[in-house]
Amino acid sequence: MRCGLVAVVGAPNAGKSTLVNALAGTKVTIVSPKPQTTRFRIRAVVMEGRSQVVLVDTPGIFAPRRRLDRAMVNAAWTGAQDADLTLLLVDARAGLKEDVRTILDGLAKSRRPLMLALTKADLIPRERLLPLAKELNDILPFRETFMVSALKGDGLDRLRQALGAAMPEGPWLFPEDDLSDLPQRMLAAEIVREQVLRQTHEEVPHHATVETEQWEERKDGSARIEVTIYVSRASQKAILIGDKGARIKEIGQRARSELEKLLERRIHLFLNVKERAGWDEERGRLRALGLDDPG
Ligand SMILES: Nc1nc2c(ncn2[C@@H]2O[C@H](COP(=O)(O)OP(=O)(O)OP(=O)(O)O)[C@@H](O)[C@H]2O)c(=O)[nH]1
Ligand SMILES: [Mg+2]
Repeated sequence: MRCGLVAVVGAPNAGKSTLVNALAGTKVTIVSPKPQTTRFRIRAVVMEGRSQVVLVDTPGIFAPRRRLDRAMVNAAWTGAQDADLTLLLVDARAGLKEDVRTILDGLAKSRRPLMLALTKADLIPRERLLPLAKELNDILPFRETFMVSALKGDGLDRLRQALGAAMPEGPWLFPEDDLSDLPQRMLAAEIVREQVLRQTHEEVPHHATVETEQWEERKDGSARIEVTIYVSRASQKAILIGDKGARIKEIGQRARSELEKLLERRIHLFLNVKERAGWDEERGRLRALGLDDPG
């Protein structure tokens, strides 16, 4: 038996969460076209033969400003420190940008084995992948390099097998049929936040946080869930609610149907929108996300 933690790290939008979901074969972590979608570590359990690979999805690493941002970036580096292996993801189309260089600098200090995956390989011609892989390996020698498209499923089997083989010998950390360590209340909040990210633009996504306030089990097997979306300003609240409540209604409908699929049960979802200036500097809000206070 083998088992270990693999920290999946990279710049915002590199495709970390998409890859984690693809390897897990199910949706454990939310994805959006906006950077800084993931805010805290989420573990996904992947079985590869007798090997249990615990993938740790982490927030993208960027130059943080707000307390929230600092806590997110801390969570990513802590994930890398606690793991048996670090898998760096680099968006193949974006290439070796400044943000990737900063991460390479940080990883150079790490004593853990490092692997590299170029992501979104479907977006660029093959002949551009090899030079990029070489350029990155010249800066930091990776134990292995992969080229994957999580969207198309290319290169995933090889990556999963290599991760399985690289895990240390030891007992499994999770029951075999576990998918993730995300509590259902957090999952509900994340699925709502995913819709906020997908259905609003500009400053709203970065200024919204979502918390599950109530979870009531109903006798008929359904659940009644009350969720609050906090935003920083009245203008953001207005955008979120939309014309005659159209936006918030759409967010609620999509999130509910997604949750019903994931939880395989009927869900009654109620959304509140509250203005709360400075929530992204509040320790309590970070704690609600399971983030440590960066000080
Ligand atoms: N074409 C293509 N797009 C991809 C692929 N993987 C991810 N994407 C897209 O890239 C965007 C970002 O994906 P995420 O998985 O949320 O990226 P992330 O690295 O987790 O981002 P953060 O959580 O914000 O750090 C989404 O729009 C994805 O659909 C891929 O293999 N091919
Ligand atoms: Mg992510």
